[in-house]
Amino acid sequence: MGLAVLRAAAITAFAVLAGTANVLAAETGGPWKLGDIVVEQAWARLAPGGARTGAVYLTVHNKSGQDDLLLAVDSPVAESTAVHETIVENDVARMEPLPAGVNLPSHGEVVMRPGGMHIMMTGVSSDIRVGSLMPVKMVFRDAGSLDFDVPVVPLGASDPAEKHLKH
Ligand SMILES: [Cu+2]
Repeated sequence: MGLAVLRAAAITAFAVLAGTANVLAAETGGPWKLGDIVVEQAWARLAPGGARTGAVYLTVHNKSGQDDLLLAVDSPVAESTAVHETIVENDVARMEPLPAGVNLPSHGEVVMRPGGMHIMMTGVSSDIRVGSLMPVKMVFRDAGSLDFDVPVVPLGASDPAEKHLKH
């Protein structure tokens, strides 16, 4: 937890001190590149009522000629981080973790959006709030690991990725 607090403090300091480029990256939620992997349209929100639960939404492109696999997700500011999918049965939606990873097809993309696949965090540090940057790590089987910071938007804000798509 000490490390998580330090990291969050460092991010806050960085966001204040950094120039225009970092501000733009925070507003747009990427893109971040790792070899043939591109992560973009990323945003996060926190559950209401102080539950310290958060969800991260983003799109992962695999521009490689080979399939890759998203093996794991993590965050230094959360007690647990996992990829969930939303399953609707008899008009009731529930969430389940994806234990075997997420396949990233060659020249394909995986879209994580509300009502579908998402990254779920529990026990999120109280340092993370609307306007913060949520640090996320993704570990890919072939491409390696990628760290990036996702803007936390207010509950009820329209999907920032939809605005992004209308540009
Ligand atoms: Cu979930």
